[in-house]
Amino acid sequence: MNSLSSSDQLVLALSKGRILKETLPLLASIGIAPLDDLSVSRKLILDTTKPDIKLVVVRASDVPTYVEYGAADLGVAGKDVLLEYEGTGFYEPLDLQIARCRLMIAGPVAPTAVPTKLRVATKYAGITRRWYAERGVQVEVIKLYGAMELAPLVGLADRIVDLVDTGNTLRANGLAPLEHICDISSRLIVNKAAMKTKHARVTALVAALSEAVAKAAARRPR
Ligand code: PRT
Ligand code: MG
Repeated sequence: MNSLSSSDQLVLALSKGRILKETLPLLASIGIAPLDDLSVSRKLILDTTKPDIKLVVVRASDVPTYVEYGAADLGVAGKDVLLEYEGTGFYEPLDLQIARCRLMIAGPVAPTAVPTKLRVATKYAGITRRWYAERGVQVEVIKLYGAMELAPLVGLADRIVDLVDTGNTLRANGLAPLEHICDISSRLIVNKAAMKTKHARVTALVAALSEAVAKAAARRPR
C-alpha cells in the first residue's frame, strides 16, 4: 500500500466545512498554512508552509477512520463525530475549543400526544440509543443523514437529536430544545502508532496547538 504518512511526514486530516474554517486560522497561528488556496483548489492532498506537514481535507465523519487506520497521523474532528464513531485507534490529546455547540434532544413547541414508544430521528443513532438506554427509556431510533428538523414536522418522529448553536434552526421549525446531552467542540486526535513512532514531532505539534488554543481563548470575549 502506498502510504502518504511515511516516517518523515506528518499527515493531518481536517474536516471539511465549518470546522475547516476555524481550524485554518489556528494552524496559521503556528505557521502551518496550505500552499494552495482551499477555496479554489480541488486538490485532496495539500502541501503546507512546513515541508514535512501535509493536509488531507475529508468529510467530517471520515476523519476518525483516516486517523484510526494511520492514513493520517493526526486529525481534527467534532466531539459529536468522535462519540458516534466507536473506534479505539486514536488518542484525543487536545480540545481545540472551536466549532462549539450543544448536542440536544428537541421536540415540537406545541406538544403533541406522546406515544408509548418515542420515535427519535437523528444522524447520531449510536449516541441516541445509549442516551435513552442509560435512562431505561425505550425508543425507536430513526437514522437520518441530514435535515433532522424536518422529521417532527412531517410526522416521521416525535423527537430529534441534533446539534444546536444559536437555536435559530429549531425556532424556525417550531421546535424547542428539551434536553442537553453534551457540549461539543472539535478535538485533535492522534493515531496510536504515530504517537510512538513519530513521538517528538507529534508532541511538538500538540504543544504548539495547545498554546495557540490558550491564546485564542484569552482573546475571546466572555
Ligand atoms: O458533510 P458531513 O455530513 O460529513 O458533515 P456536515 O455537512 O454536517 O459538516 P459541517 O460543515 O456542517 O460540520 C459539521 C461539524 O461542525 C459537526 O460535526 C460539529 O462538530 C460542528 N458544528 C458546530 C456544527 C454546528 N456547530 C451546527 N450548528 N454542525 C452542525 N450545526 C448545524 C446543526 O446540525 C443544525 O442544523 O447547524 C444547525 C443549528 O445551528 P443553529 O445556530 O441554528 O442552532
Ligand atoms: Mg456536508
